Amino acid sequence: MTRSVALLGHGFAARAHANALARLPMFFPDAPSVERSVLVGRDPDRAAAAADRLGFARATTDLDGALADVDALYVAAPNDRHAAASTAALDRDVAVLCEKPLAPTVDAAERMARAADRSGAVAGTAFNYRFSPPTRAARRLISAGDLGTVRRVRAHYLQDWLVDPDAPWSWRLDADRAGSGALGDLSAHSVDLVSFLLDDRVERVAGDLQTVVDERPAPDGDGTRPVTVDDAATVRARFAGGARATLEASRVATGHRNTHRVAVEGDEGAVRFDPGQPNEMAVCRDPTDGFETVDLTDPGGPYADRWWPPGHALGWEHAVVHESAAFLDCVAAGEPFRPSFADGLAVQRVLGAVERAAAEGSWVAV
Ligand code: SOE
Repeated sequence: MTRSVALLGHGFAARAHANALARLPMFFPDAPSVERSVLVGRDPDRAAAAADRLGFARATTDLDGALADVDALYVAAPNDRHAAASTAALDRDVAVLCEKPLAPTVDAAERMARAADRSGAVAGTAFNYRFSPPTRAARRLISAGDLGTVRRVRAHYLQDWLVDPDAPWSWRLDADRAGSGALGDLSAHSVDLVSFLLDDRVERVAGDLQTVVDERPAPDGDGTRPVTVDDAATVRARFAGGARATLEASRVATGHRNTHRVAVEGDEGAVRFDPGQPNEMAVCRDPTDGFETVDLTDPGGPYADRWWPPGHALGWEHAVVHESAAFLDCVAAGEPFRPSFADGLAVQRVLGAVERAAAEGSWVAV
């Protein structure tokens, strides 16, 4: 049965999802066949051009009308539009894959999770890095006990696109629209990823948020707009199972285009990887020894059989293809998808606790 899909938005994340949907028939022929039915955008001309470029049958500015004709909605619009679009779809039993972070606030994320609970449709949060091969390989090692007792975790996600004080203002810099800055944009990935790797939840956090540029040129060239979110975030987290994590996120990390590093250390071993560099991970199997590199394009590597021969590299976009295949399999089977809206809400609660901790200068329970 062909599943028809609507896509809300046509920016970077929307393009990654459209690419994923186009790849599925070639590389995941066992996934449900999908029609890219309708692209929803605010500007009719830009939506029509994007629909044409991204392979959608039609474009519209009418989300409600689009929802009448589709089985699933991919939400790839700015964060402040996630809740209304997702609940409109779920109230019609239309499945939803919503970009991270789930919402700008915990309250909005709670409304979305309640709508998912009410609905019979599948609801997922698009934490794409869960579907990167090194993430899957690392989780296999950890859940098999190969690292022993996990004691410390380190994750940092560093970008430099806001280093230039003249980089233009955007919705990502507005607390009302984005919720937070590097914290919600990048630390959200780290919180979800580490919780997934450890199969554990964050209990307490301490945090520090920093804004280094307070106003930026308005995109229309008319003066400047205030920056009301963090440019960088540091998080200390304690997991229920005892592990402790140090997380950093920055969009003013000079020299770092998109550096994403995750390290998990146990008493019997350790693993470290970059989920955005999906072809390898480093493993320390003997605590008295160092790391060795594992080539994940070799047979047995997660998803390796889906793509190219050993030694032929995957890119950033392949995790989004894996994510879409898993989501659409769940939609076809009527089974829950992970990360769910409940998982997205759990991350939002951690982010909210970090904001409180940063404001109070103390540890805060999640
Ligand atoms: C911008 O910082 C961004 O596009 C994030 O929003 C994505 O989640 C991340 O994967 C790449 O960087």
